[in-house]
Amino acid sequence: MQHIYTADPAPLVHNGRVYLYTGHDEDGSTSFVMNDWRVWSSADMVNWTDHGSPLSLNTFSWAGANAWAGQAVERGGKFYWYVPASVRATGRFAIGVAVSDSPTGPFRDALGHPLVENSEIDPTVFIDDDGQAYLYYGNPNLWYVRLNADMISYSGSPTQIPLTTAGFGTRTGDANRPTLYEEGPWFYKRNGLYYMVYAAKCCSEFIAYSTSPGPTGPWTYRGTIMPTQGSSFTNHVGVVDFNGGSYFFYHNGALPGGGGFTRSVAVEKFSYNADGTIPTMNMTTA
Ligand code: FUB
Repeated sequence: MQHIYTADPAPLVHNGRVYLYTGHDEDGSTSFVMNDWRVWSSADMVNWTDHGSPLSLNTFSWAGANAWAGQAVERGGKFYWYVPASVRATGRFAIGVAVSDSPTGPFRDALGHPLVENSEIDPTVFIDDDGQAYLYYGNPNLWYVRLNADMISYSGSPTQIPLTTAGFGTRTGDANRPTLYEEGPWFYKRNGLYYMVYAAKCCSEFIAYSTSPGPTGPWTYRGTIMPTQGSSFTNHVGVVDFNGGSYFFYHNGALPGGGGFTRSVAVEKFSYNADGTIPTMNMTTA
């Protein structure tokens, strides 16, 4: 994406197109200034259509700031877009859900209040083969809820994934955060294996991943996918298969004027290794 600053890509494949949901860094920002989310789409991964901004903080009467990283999913012909934002009344982060009849919107607040409110961010959503949907999210912890079939409510309480070093690697130098998991989880399943790809180790983030035989663990740390590179201190990924290829969307600070608060979304095409592991890849920075 080359004509505005974008971040936090979340691809969705639907009816022969890739829809890409992103955040939007305001020009010239020197801190996170993010007021709306954007949608883009492509049928060939080369030519992209800009669908503008069908979702913003104004969509949520309860939201005051920080239109951070979300993800959309389709179920039953409706499109559900899960996003974090700060609650105006408290300043604490919460996760809301917007709904639309079209992947490009317009989206409306599905609830009129947050779906999950526990100061955490970065929701990722996945519907398993048995129809059970999961919403994972979190920084500094990693949580999930089992969404109900209506996609706008959940059963039970939010559950915290144990962040073990076997599951999420070893971080040195921070006694409070012994594992590499930082934020920005991307949860999916491929050939029977569950993947959790995430930003590791603030604040020169790299991308790492873990896998599991089941949707809620146990997770095994699998290593680095994308090393720390470029001028953005965050990175955030979304991974999809489309038209026979596998694509790794991420962000960096490579546009003119770019940096940690003026980021740009980019994508690498890649092939899984025969055993399902993900190769290491570099950013395209120019
Ligand atoms: O874009 C704001 C925040 O930066 C996201 O929520 C994080 O994942 C990081 O990319």
